[in-house]
Amino acid sequence: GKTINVALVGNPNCGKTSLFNFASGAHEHVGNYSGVTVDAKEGTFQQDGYTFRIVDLPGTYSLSAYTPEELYVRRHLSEEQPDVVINVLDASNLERNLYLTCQLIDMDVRSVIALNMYDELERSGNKFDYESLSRMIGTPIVPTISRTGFGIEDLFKRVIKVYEEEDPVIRHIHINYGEVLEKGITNVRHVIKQNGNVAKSLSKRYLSIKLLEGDPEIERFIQTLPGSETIIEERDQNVTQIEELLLEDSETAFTNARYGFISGALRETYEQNKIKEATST
Ligand code: GDP
Ligand code: K
Ligand code: MG
Repeated sequence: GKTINVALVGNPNCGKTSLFNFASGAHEHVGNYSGVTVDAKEGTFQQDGYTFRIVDLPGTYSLSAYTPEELYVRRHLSEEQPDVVINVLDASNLERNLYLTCQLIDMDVRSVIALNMYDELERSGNKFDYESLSRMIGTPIVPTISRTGFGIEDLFKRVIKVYEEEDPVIRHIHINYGEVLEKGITNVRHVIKQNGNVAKSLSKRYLSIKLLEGDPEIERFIQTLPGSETIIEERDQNVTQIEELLLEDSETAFTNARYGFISGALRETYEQNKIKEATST
């Protein structure tokens, strides 16, 4: 049978290790603790004639370059190139969890979302039309409860579909960052294309976004390419332009645009339980 390499990516405490343990039969530590080392656990299991090699990556809120965890996850994604990423979300904290999802979309990785803590969502009485969000972002979403194993078999069935390129929902999308940022992305991307000679596997849109955000690691990577001076110059000009037009620094503008995208998406798909809201104040 075939082997599918899967990486678990999500915020701290969203249930990655519980999912990992349930799927692989491992007994890794679950719950709140601050690990001293940043590392990843690996496990293997079989389902539906496939072998899954899964990696439980450190929890992160973002894929910028500010913490060892963020860098570790990012390097794993670009260097190991897992076949499919399982993006684990805490369904009771969608707005914050979807920030990382936006960055996975930027990186253009093939992913399936585990809508974990689904029990807490049901208990809350809040309504979430996750299938609609799924179509919107072109990514399958499967409800799971890692603690009990609910949904995990279905989750890996979707991973197989995505791996085999048979999933009906999968669609390549972009976060629309708005006119000003999109223009900057287009300009930098164009210059990377002309000068960079970047590996095909690396999304040029992703590199452009990261450069415009001032990401030091991506800048160091670009500096290894022929034509890097022209690329960095184009970046600098576009950052200046963005900051003049939006009156905020470029990195903040990207962060705000992501949260804008998320709140727009949730406005269309998520409804707070009004009764509970009214009585809890
Ligand atoms: P990680 O930090 O992402 O690896 O998350 P863990 O697997 O360590 O889980 C964090 C906490 O959430 C633990 O107390 C788990 O028992 C709990 N947990 C994990 N999955 C679920 C779930 O689907 N529902 C509920 N209610 N709790 C969960
Ligand atoms: K919890
Ligand atoms: Mg964990």
